[in-house]
Order: sequence, then structure tokens, then C-alpha cells
Amino acid sequence: MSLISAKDILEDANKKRYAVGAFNINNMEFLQAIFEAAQSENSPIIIAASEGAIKYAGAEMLVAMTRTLAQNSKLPVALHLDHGSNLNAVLIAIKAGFTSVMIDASHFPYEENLKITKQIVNICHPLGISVEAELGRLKGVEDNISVAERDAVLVNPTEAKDFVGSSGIDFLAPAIGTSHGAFKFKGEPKLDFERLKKVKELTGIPLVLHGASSVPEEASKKFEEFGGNLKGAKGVPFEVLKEAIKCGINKVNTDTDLRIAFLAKIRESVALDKSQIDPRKIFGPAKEYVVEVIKERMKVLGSSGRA
Ligand code: TD4
Ligand code: CA
Ligand code: ZN
Repeated sequence: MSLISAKDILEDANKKRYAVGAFNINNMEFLQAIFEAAQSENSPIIIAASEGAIKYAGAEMLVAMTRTLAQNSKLPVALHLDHGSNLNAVLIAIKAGFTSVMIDASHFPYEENLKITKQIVNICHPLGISVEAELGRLKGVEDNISVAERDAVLVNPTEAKDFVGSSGIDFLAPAIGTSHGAFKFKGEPKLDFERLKKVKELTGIPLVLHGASSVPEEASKKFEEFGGNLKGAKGVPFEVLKEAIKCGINKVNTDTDLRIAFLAKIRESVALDKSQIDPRKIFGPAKEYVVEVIKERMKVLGSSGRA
């Protein structure tokens, strides 16, 4: 199939209350792993590329690889710019052929965020490209912080309603207590589900969970067994993800889990096969290890069997 917009994928997820993984690509092997897992699970997929990924591989290259794999399959596939920081980054992505973008202006004051987001919507929608925006900041919140501090960091549901209505975005990332990377929580992994439910109630559109990696135990153990250090790493447990999906999350962003899995296996292969000089013999098994992590997540998210 040709690449489609993420809106087309997420509308079904919103209606039927499941979530689709947006998996970040760090290199060609990640992309192959996502497709292999999706094929085997019969799942729709959102391929996410950050500005960092575009800088590393080039937007045209990412589009060409993703298009080729999508055209050789029957799966619904969207190619999405993750955390686009300004108009220029968005233009580079859409010029190359991305079918969905995120504009992340959430660190600006509300009015400024809205203004920038509106501008992106006006450019993207006539082209059939879907738009995601963010409200609040991606930051873990401790249990013992004050209500005021919490409100300053996390999404404001009333603001979310106004923002969605005024901007015309297709899906929203509300900050509810997650953060990027392998170290998400000091104590219990807790998200603000009440806030999330309110945002869903007031907006009705597909919602996105950023910083949703789970830091899978087996891969993390392997990573450390072969000389790595992930001390204190903590992700969002599967049970918490499922609860978030019940409260209205339809897109679950995952990068860290794939990174940990890929590098854990590379550490193992390099340690155990000391005379190996063929990179394919090192990257191949690492890719297959990533496939397993993705398949497991597709089952948890409920996107398996939905393609
Ligand atoms: O948006 N993301 C992925 C962030 C990718 C960052 O890429 P660069 O290093 O190129 O900037 C997520 O929300 C995933 O969060 P996770 O929990 O997987 O860290
Ligand atoms: Ca942000
Ligand atoms: Zn993110």
C-alpha cells in the first residue's frame, strides 16, 4: 500500500479503543524490524522519525525505505515526523514525503503554541497530512509535589479542549507524567489518569502517550550482563499502558525499548563471537531481537490483528 496519514490509522483505534505503536527508527534495521513485527502480528504501524533521525539518514532516504517496504506489504503504514521543532523541520519532512507530522511547541506559552500549531495545520491539511501537537511538558512528577507544581507541568484539560477546537489538530499529546528515555520514575510508575480521562472527554480525538517505553526486563538484563549499565532504569509497565489505553490513549510512542533491545543483543554478539568481522552477523540477530520486543508491544496495545 501507499503511505497513508496517521489520522487514517488512529481514527479506527479511537473508535475501537485500542492503540497503535509509533516506533522510532534509528537506522535501517529498526525499520525492517518494525515491518517484520507488523507483518507477523498483522498490525497497522506508525513509523516515527525525529529530527535527529532525519539528520542521521536524510529525509529522502527515510521516505524511500519506508515507501518501499509499505508498497511491498498490505499493511496500513504512516510516516510521521516526531517532535518537529519548527516550520522548517516540518517543511523538510513534508517535501520529502512524510504523511504525518508533530509540531512540538509545548515549551512556549499557550498562545504561542496555538499560533505555531495553527500555521502547521493550515499547511498540512490541504495536503492530506495529519498533525499532532503537545500540551504540557514531558516530565515525571513526584507524588509529593504540590497541586500547583503538578498543574504547571501537566496538561490542563480545559485548555486542551480549547486548543483542539481552535487549532484543528488531528491528535493530541497531553503530558500526564511520562518522560523520554530509560529513567522515567524514581518511585512508583504513576500517571495522571484522571487528567487523561478529562482530556478525552472534552476533546474526543485520538490521544498520544509519549515516553511510553517499558524498559523490558529481559533485554535490560542482557544489556547489563554484557557490560552495559542501566542502573535505576524504569519504564511504563504493560499494566499501566493498558490502563492508559482504557482512558483514551491511541498512539503509544516507543523508541527507548528498541534501542535497549538492539544494543543488548549487539553487546552479547560482540562478546560471544570475538572473531566475527561481518557486521550483518552482528546486526541481523540484533534486528530479530527488536522484532520480538515490538511484537510483544503490539499485543499489549491491541493493534495485533487490526491491519
Ligand atoms: O517521541 N518519542 C521518541 C523520542 C525520540 C528521540 O529521538 P532523538 O534521540 O533522535 O531526538 C517518544 O515519546 C518515545 O519515548 P521513549 O519512552 O521510548 O523514550
Ligand atoms: Ca514538548
Ligand atoms: Zn516523544
